[in-house]
Amino acid sequence: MKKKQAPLPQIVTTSYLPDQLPPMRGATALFLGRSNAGKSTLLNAIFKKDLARVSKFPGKTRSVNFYRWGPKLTLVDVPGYGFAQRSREERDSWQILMERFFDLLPEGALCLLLMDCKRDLEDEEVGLIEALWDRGLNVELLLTKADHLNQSDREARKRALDRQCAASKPENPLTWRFVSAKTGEGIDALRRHLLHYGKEIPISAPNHDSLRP
Ligand SMILES: Nc1nc2c(ncn2[C@@H]2O[C@H](COP(=O)(O)OP(=O)(O)OP(=O)(O)O)[C@@H](O)[C@H]2O)c(=O)[nH]1
Ligand SMILES: [Mg+2]
Repeated sequence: MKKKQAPLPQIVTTSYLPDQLPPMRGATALFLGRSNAGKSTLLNAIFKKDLARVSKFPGKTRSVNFYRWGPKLTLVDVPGYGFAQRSREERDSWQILMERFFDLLPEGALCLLLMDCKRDLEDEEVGLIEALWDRGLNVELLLTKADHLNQSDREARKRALDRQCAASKPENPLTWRFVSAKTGEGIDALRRHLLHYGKEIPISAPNHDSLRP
């Protein structure tokens, strides 16, 4: 039997300014996190295609980039925060762009917060997670660059992350998973998770009306 092909991804909109942000509807998954966490690289690994620009220097992605993936699902590459070399003005414009972006997010949007697997959840991440929860959004953690961990580091990180995630919301602990765009660890499972999420959103919630290229 012929294997069902994953839909072809396509970039549909790039927004540098709040006024350029499109209205969003339907299944929308965001890739958020500190600069250099590996958001654009992970998107490319999921898509099996180099659509998003990547750099070894933080601050590569400066616009909010919308990718359509099949008829119902949109994935969004969000510019990273915490990039120390940015000027005050650039940080302020990032903040304004992000606030507008979060205001426009549709109900049920899935926020994937990426963090280098060697980092702990810091105040910045905790503040962001709480702000997203306050908006009723779902948050999941992705621990990137898992290829950097040896077996014993990995066990130590697992224990630390389980502890931190359980403490962040005892009644509904944050979920997390290791991923590596380099070795492919966790990528197939994440791809399936996203495609499944895309199918869960009711057909009655139209998507992409306003995301025409
Ligand atoms: N070893 C390893 N390196 C990775 C992995 N994912 C990303 N990188 C590297 O991390 C660096 C930053 O990756 P990006 O994908 O540009 O990070 P980003 O989060 O999009 O960064 P901004 O656009 O600045 O927000 C690049 O040098 C990537 O090659 C991974 O899984 N393993
Ligand atoms: Mg990027």
